[in-house]
Amino acid sequence: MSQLKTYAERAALHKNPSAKRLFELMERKQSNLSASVDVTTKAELLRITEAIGPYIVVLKTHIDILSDFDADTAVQLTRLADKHDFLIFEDRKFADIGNTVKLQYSSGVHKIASWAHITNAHIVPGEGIVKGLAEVGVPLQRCLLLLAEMSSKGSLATGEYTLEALRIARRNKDFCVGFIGQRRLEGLIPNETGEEEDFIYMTPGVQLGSKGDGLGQQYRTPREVVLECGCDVIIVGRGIYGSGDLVENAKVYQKAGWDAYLERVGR
Ligand code: 6AU
Repeated sequence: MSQLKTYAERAALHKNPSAKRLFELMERKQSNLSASVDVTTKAELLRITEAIGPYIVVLKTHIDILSDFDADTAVQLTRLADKHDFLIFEDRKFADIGNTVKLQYSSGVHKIASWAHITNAHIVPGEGIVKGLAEVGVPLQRCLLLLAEMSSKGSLATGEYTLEALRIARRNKDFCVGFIGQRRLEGLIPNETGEEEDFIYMTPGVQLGSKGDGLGQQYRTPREVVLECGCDVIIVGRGIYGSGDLVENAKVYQKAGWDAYLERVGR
């Protein structure tokens, strides 16, 4: 059961360079925190990232909400990722046919594949979306997460849809290294290959002291997500940048996520 293994042990199970790096990074920084910095200017994004960089393993962006994105934004994010040792996850939620997502991933003003180590996709269009993204991402050593479940109330990503995400990921393991989801899925369908498998679960909808945001978002605590549901990386947005002291908030979530992980693996 990979959820009982340490992040360091799991690094060895991954061939994808970005996935392997993520596990190594978690162990090195003693953090399983991804910060979602959903702000609308470049200056704000860089200011917050500089402040919380030491405490996170993944910076999650929504690059299309920046009103002043330019090529230098990506240069600066990459500089901060090198300085503070974290990966960049562009939360693009691709959702079109393979040929279109290939262009959206590689081109346009954002050129996502050129700077984001991780991105994600819905499986609504079927497996072609993974094939299209892989044509761009694999040569660049990037990785993909599939949206198997969502944190929002009334999400339609349930049941058979969620299981199909697992099947697609199993068939595309070189690129598709895990899921956006609310719990571990491997046990839901037997793994017929008999080979040891390991997926990364990155989980949004995490906040201490709030249950929701009035627009459908639903929150759980780091402990519920990591210890009770076996997820690996907590994604925290407004819990960090929403109010109070950024650095203090980041430290609180880093500790809460890490303590839950230590308890899970019995260390
Ligand atoms: O902590 P919050 O609620 O301020 O922000 C949560 C972040 C947002 C969402 O776009 C994203 O997580 N998200 C996702 C992702 C990461 O794909 C999926 C989901 O089911 N729920 C969710 O909130 O940037």
